[in-house]
Amino acid sequence: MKKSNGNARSRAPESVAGNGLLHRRALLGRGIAIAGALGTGAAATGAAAEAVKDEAWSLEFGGITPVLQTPSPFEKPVTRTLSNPNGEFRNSHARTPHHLLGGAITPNSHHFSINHAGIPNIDPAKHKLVVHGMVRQPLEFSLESLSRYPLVTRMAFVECAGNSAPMFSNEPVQLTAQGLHGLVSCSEWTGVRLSTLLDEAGIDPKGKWVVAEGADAHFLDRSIPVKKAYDDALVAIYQNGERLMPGNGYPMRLLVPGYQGNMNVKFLRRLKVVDQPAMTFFESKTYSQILPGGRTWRFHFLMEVKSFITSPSMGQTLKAPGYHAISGVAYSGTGRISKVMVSADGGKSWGEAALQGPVHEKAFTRFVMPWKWDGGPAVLQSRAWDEAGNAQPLRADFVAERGQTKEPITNPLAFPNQHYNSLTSWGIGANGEIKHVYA
Ligand SMILES: Nc1nc2c(c(=O)[nH]1)N[C@H]1C(S)=C(S)[C@@H](COP(=O)(O)O)O[C@H]1N2
Ligand SMILES: [Mo]
Repeated sequence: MKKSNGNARSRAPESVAGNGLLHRRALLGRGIAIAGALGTGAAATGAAAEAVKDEAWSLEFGGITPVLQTPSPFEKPVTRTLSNPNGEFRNSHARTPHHLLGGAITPNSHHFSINHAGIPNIDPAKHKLVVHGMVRQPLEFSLESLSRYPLVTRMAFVECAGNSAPMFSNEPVQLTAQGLHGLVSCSEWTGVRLSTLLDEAGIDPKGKWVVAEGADAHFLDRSIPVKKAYDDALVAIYQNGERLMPGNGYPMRLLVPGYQGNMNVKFLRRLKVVDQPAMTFFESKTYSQILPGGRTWRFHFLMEVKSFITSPSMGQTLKAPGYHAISGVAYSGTGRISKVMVSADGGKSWGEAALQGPVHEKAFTRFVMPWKWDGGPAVLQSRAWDEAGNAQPLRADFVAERGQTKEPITNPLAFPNQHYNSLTSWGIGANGEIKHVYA
């Protein structure tokens, strides 16, 4: 941070890249230079001169405070979108409304959810977790006995490998950030380290994989490398401070930070130590990236560095030229986000965004970029880097390596492929309307 911040107010915020991007320094310091220097379109001076009016809600005693809070009725449109809104008995997806949220934590009611066999109604008093296989002594846990272990807390995103699948279309599908990227969310998780449980069970050195199995009707199971189990995996029992939501694995789930969403087995009932991967349905038939030429990697566990702009984004309209904050989320399954660059001219020039700390590893980091929109066309993009030096790939490079469809995707719920982590571009029209474009 530079000493000269105090002077920022007296100077116009400096330009850092084409089409109106301003230096992130303008966001630092006290009242930010922007409000005064650019005007936010809020007519701050005129409004402040008027006396504050007493609205109806100020003139009577308010509502009774409920035992459980729900959002304001004015926030009704802020909901997840469902892939089976009529409740058909098949796999269901509920997508996070990224374009309507802020910060780095996804509220529990808005965390995305994928359930291949519905949401089981599990009685925690009857649920058991068993650790067995190549161990010295098999163990059995209830939610109550697990809760007596030393608990740890960390931030972590969970992302379905099929998130952003519409981006494999050869032409941009007109969807919001929710429709495109709604299958990733970020929470603070609390639970027991998997290593603690494996150590207590006494794992055989020849045991190289842990097969995790859920208690829902199809017993979803995935093989986790023992190395990952010891690195940072948890059996999570709290989500953002409260017990897990039913749709996120109540009463306990596996958390493998930075790895494919599907490996985060919910309703966890079994951990079996084995010497080879089980080659289950979800690790052999699906959740792998099919490469041009038809080959696939045997496993593709890591969710790679990625970012997308949530505001301004499709579904919103820019009301007036002038100052706007470009903001979005960045994350990497490898570690911390180190840098996010933003472009307002479709990638011709880039400026570095401010990161809102603290920056946690394998978690959302919100970035912000001050921007002065001149009212003309613009193409907004973000590009993230992680601490290991991995860069979010440019679309041309990504498509050359991982492919795209030959025909435009018409079904926005289709999953033509997995693991899209390239850029997202929002095209701003002169009328302030926002479309999904490729640039
Ligand atoms: N038991 C069980 N675990 C599961 C699933 C499931 O249907 N059943 N869905 C998986 C998939 S495909 C993903 S992407 C993540 C999603 O986690 P979330 O629903 O908590 O967001 O959970 C995984 N774990
Ligand atoms: Mo998934």
